[in-house]
Formats: sequence, C-alpha cells, structure tokens
Amino acid sequence: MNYISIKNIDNLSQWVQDALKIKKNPLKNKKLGKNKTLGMLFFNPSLRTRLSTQKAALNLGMNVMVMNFTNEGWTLEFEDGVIMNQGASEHIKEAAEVISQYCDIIAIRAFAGLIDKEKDNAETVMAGFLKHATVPIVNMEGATGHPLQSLADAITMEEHKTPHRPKVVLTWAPHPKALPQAVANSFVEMMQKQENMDFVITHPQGYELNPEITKDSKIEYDQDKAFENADFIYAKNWSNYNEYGQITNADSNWTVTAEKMALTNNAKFMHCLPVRRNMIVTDEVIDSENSIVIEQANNRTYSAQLVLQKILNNVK
Ligand code: SN0
Repeated sequence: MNYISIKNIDNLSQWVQDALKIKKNPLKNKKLGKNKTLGMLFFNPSLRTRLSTQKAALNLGMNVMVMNFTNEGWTLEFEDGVIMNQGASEHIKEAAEVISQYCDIIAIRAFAGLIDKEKDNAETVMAGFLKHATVPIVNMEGATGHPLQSLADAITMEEHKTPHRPKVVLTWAPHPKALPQAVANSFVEMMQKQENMDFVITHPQGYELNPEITKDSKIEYDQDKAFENADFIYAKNWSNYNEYGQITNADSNWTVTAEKMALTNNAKFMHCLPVRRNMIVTDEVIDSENSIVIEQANNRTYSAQLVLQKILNNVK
C-alpha cells in the first residue's frame, strides 16, 4: 500500500473517525512499528511535515531516518536512458533500490518546479521512487498534491463540524512567491469526497486549477459572494496554472480580512501554514478565536499516524 493521493482513501469518513481514535490514545499501537524504519526524504524545506510525520512514527515505535537532498544528498537523475554527463551524480534506479534496503517505508517531499507543467504533472520524483523502490511510499507533498495535509484538514473540519450542512470555501489569496497548486489540489479532491458539505472555490479569473482536478466543483469568481454564509474559509495561494508557474495577480483585495470574515456565518479560518501574515490573512483574523490553523497542524500527526499504521498493518 502506498499513500500518494487523496484517491488512495477508500472511505474518508471512516479514516477521519480512525484518526480521531488515534488522537485520543496516540500510544496505543506503540509496538506496531517496533524494528521498522521510516526513511524521510526531503527535496524541499519542511517544518510541520517533518516533525509531525516523525512524531507519528515515534508514536508507533518506529525508527526514523531523515535525509535532506537539498544540500546533503547526491543530485539524482530521473530520466531513463540518458548519458549522465551533466550535474546529476546518481540515477533514481540505484538510489531508490538502495534506500529500500535500509527502510520499510519511504516518505518523500518533492515540490513542483513550476517551470515545466508536463514534468510536474508526471510527478517525476514520486513516480521514480514508486517505480524503483521496493517498499511502500508516502507522499509528503509532491508536485501536484499534499494528501497528508488534506487528511488533517478533514479531521480538523470534523472536530469543528456545524449542526447544519456546512459551506466550505477554498479561497485564493495573494503571495509574493510563486507557489505550487499541490495543497489546493488535494483539498479539492478531499472536498469532493465529502458527502455532507457544500464546497465553493473562489479565485481571480485565470487562476483556475487543473480542470481535471476541479471537475465540476463550483467556482465563484466574486470572493465576497463566495464568503456569504460560509462555515469554513480555507485560504491558500497558488501560482497560475494556465500561465504555468507565473504570478499574474497580487491583488490585496483578496487578502482574508475581518471585513471579509464578517460576510460569513462566523466561519472558522483555515490555512495549511506556513502563512504570510497580512498577505494571505490579516493578523486580526489568524489571531482570532475562529482561527483553527494550530489544530490543523496538530492533526498532521494523526493523519500521518493513520497512514503509517495502515501501511504497517499491510506489510506485516
Ligand atoms: C508550500 C506550498 O506548497 O505552498 C508548502 C505548503 C505546505 N509553501 C511554501 O513554499 C511557502 C513558501 C513561502 O516562502 O511562503
């Protein structure tokens, strides 16, 4: 079993209930991972993913090894059949198989490069490991998805669920750097599995996500209208998918402010973090009682622990 995408979740509400059970008693399965090793490979920076996934593994009694490819590992070649006379020192064929000798599960972070859309959509790094590793793979944010985050988001929404059918809004907000679409993509896929929630995506014209992912999810270009009666506001920046990887809008009118939140049904504010304060969201909103960003981050542990637990139960 691998955990690569929200598509790997066969029954979202069951997974959320199972994760909430883990949260009540995180050390219950302390023996499950004994003498098993999780290898965590980072091709990009991380705070929450690194610590929460490591914490989850420790709660299961696993050993953990962390490797940063940003400045410590050999640069890897992912293309088959090339003459390796350029910068890359080692081919994924050897690297993935070698790492598999030391690990029972491999978790990988490899962001979108945001230059070559086709290459990003092909998930070169994740696909290379899936092909050449001989152990299960966990996605810690690939080029097109961040399924551990969205599972944590589902857990957090369940904890704050309203008595009525909630309205959930994913809103784009401005950011000084070009960011991947991964978090937004997985959030959309997760929301499409929610049977008892209404879902609206709001972003400037031209900022449409991959239509193969958003499918028939509702898009409302008027942010104020989208916010009306919302119970959850999930803010996230992503760079332009059509004009791939470009920043074509930096309109501060899209920042989530107290005035915008006043249009909602006393909505909870959500963000995956790290967040640019007073770009994505004002201090006033993120520091308010309605902000549940810290609980989202806390739930990253239980989302990762559920996934690791499922894999460990599967490999035994
Ligand atoms: C990443 C992203 O995919 O948007 C990771 C989010 C979990 N975010 C960033 O790279 C933010 C970088 C910054 O400088 O704000």
